Amino acid sequence: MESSRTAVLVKPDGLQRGLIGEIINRFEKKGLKLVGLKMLLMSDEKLSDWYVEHKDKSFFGELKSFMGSIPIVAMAWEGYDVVPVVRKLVGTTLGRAAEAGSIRGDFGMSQQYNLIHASSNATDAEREIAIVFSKAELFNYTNVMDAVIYADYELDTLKK
Ligand code: 3AN
Repeated sequence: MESSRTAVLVKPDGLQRGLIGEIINRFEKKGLKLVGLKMLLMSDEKLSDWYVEHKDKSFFGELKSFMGSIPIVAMAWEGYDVVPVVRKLVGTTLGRAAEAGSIRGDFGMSQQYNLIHASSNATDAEREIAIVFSKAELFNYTNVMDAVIYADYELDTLKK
C-alpha cells in the first residue's frame, strides 16, 4: 500500500446545503493532507469525461445537468491508502442507506443528491484529478502533523 491522491467533489447540493466546511473538517481531522482546492462550474465536456463509466446509463443526461447547474468544490487529498479511506468517510451511494457516521449517512437522503463524489480507485483518481486540476494547482509540501498521525514505518512508506 502506498501514499496516493484522491479526488473529491462537493456537488451542487453539498454547496447549497452549506457543507463545504464540514466536509473539509472531516478529512482534515482524519489526518489527510489537502493538496488541491478550487471552486468551478463543470462544463458538459468535463462532466462527460468525469462520468464516462455512466455514459450509457439512463440517468447520464440528468446527472450531467445537475452537476453543471451551479459550481462545485473540487479537492485533491493525499495520505496512506487515501482512496479507500475517503470512500469510507463518504459512505455508500444511496444517502438513506449510507452508514451513520459517514458524510452521506449523516447528511443525505438521496441517490442523485448524495452531496459528494470520491474516486473509486487509484486509476480513476489520477484521471479525475487531471480533469479539474492543472499541475500548478496541485501542491507538494510536508505536513508536520504527519509525524504524530503516522508511525515511523508508515512515514517511510509515505516518503517513497
Ligand atoms: P458513487 O458516487 O458512490 O461512486 P456511482 O459512481 O455509482 O456512485 O454513481 C455516480 C453518481 O451518479 C452518484 N454519485 C449519483 O449522483 C448518480 N447516480 C447513481 N445512480 C443513480 C441513479 N440510479 N439515478 C440517478 N443518479 C444516480
